[in-house]
Amino acid sequence: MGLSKNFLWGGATAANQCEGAYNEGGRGLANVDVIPFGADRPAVMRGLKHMTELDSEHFYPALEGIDFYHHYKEDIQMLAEMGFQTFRMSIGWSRIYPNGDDAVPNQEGLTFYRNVFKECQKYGIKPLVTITHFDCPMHLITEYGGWKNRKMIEFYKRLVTTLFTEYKGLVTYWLTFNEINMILHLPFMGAGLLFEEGEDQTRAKYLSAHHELVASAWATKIAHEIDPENKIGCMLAAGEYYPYCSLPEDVWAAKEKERDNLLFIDVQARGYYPNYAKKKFEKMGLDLGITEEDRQILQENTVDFISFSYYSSRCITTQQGVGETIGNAFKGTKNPYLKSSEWGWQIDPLGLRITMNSLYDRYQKPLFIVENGLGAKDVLVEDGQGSYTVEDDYRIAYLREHILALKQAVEEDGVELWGYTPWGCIDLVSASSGEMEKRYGFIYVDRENDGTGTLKRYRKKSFDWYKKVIASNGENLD
Ligand code: BGP
Repeated sequence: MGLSKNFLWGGATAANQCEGAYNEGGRGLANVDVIPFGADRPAVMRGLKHMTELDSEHFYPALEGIDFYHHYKEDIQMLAEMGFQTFRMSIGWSRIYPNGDDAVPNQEGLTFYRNVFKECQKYGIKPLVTITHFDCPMHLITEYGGWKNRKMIEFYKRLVTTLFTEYKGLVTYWLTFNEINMILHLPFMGAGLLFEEGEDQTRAKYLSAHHELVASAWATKIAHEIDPENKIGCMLAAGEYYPYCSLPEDVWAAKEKERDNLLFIDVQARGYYPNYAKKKFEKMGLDLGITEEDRQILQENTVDFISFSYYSSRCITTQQGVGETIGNAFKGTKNPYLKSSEWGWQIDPLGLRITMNSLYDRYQKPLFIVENGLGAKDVLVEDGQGSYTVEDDYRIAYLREHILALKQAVEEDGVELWGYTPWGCIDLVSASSGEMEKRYGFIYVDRENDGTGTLKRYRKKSFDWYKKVIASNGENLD
């Protein structure tokens, strides 16, 4: 019993939320840079308000992030101190190809990530690299329309070929697209989509997703050809849909919602569009322009593992007058049996076990939990010995319950799970709100919502707790 000795413990970040240095090292502007803090943020993330360059009226938190670009050595050293065996991070596409369609990669960008991976290697930490965590070079958006354009497949192939070749031997775990289903909810942030008045947004989203799926299958093929050791995963913003009650209409609504979510990874994991998707597109009169070559590439290049983020289960009803909630950009019915975080995201550890079982039943492929955690306000306090810390017992409690749930899924249900990387292991900018004060980390970063602060790092109480969890391979959760 217990988790396998190869189980990978670690934590997760993304370039757009921590790296900063947006205009250093030859990096080009990207969609993630121009998503402002404040009232305009939701409309920009949805592609409704067009923002393709920086202006002086807004504050853009991603430009500096937590300045991982200049702090990576110190940060990785602290992660190593916790005993990390893996570190999930992402590549800024425009750091490698500043415009996206450049003929040759930017050497400074390549060197930066090589240095980061070598730093990980120094401590025996295996990088888990998301190739695109919401990033899209701005030039690909203004010139080609982002993922609406089929040409993006070629640019993506260029990017991944460079990455797999350059980092062969340094990286073997890769994710093609972060939360691929997010394209339906935050299409500018997820895929660089900007909409014109009256445009058929649903068509544009599914068409773009199709291009991403084909690109993802190509990446899988290229990765395996360049290094058979490479393991490629898809990535889902997961969370089981519960019917609000046993009313058959509610159960059906939950099934439909679940399918909306799983459609994309169904293709990535099984190699073809399921019948329910074909029927849906038919009903909508949607022609995605799927070619014979697309079909073949999808069929022959399914992913090696299924990775996902889990913050909460979701709930849905067909009845009127029931309360609503939102978690991770997914609006739904409020589940009366669950508590919520300070940001209203509902908390459901058993939901993690349920989600894991559903995904494993459906795909029969190993799982990897690459995001989970509690976004909360932290208070830095003096620890009595002249240093500062955060007494984040609430975070420890959340993570403990979720680790117990994942262990049950593995030990009692037989789910195959490769590892666990809680989100924002070091505090970083929130994706949904752009806030710094929505913190997830074991490490506190002194930075405020408005960008002020020293950027100094502090160990929270959860830092020592997680260190013990890792050292005991999940046995000691006290
Ligand atoms: C996921 C994203 C992450 C991350 C996380 C937490 O959707 O993949 O980038 O930010 O959610 O969300 P938030 O930062 O909004 O609290």
